[in-house]
Amino acid sequence: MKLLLNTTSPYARIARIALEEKGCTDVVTEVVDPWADDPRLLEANTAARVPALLTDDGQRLTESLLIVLWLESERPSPSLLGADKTATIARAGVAMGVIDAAVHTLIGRKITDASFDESPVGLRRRRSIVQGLRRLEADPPAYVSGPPDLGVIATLVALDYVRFRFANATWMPAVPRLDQLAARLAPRAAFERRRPRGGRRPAPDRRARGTPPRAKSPRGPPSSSARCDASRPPSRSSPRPMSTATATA
Ligand SMILES: N[C@@H](CCC(=O)N[C@@H](CS)C(=O)NCC(=O)O)C(=O)O
Repeated sequence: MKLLLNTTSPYARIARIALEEKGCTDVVTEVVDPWADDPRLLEANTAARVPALLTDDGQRLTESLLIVLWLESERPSPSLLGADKTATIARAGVAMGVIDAAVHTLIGRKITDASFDESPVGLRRRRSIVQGLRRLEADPPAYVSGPPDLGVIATLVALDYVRFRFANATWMPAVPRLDQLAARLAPRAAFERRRPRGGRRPAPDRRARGTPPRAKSPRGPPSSSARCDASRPPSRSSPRPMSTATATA
């Protein structure tokens, strides 16, 4: 299998964590710039967005949560839906709302400029981020051990992405319970290695708190491939070098 991604996309990170937590180790990753009309991505996804997963039998799977859905059906164990599937999906939905609002804010800035954040639509997106995080903080997903469920995955991906893109934003709510959850998941390689990195980092929020941004992971770059099904030979596709593109959400 081959996963087309970039190193900052929260959607790609969800797909990547899900693949890893499912024990898929035959996935070759290829970094593409979704904003550069890369022919590899256009071929894989008519919407030219990451992630896109190319299966060994030539199917092109797109949309992070559909990739997770496909994984659940192909490889039900371990399940990423947790003991209470409905609650997991409800929490994941809130987290996806945060992710969508954050990504749309970045896109809004591309269409206009940084003033987008204070526009009526920009403020709606900010409200979605804040309210989503508050709701998750009020009732955080539980985590005991082993592979986390999709609610945990999406929540922590949302939190890391918001902090990555809106470092020191004064409007960011305090989320101590989510921070505790993040600390518990930090030792899991699938999370730590897949932190958002690179891309064009926006200038710190104009009303910055003055606290330093999160330190970079000391563990170095993610591996470029991992096996999924030990019975299958590794893919021959060679991973591409890191994109130098900057215009990415
Ligand atoms: N709903 C999609 C969203 C994917 C998405 O928007 N990816 C962004 C990167 S964060 C992208 O490729 N954007 C390029 C574009 O919108 O043209 C998913 O869940 O996979």
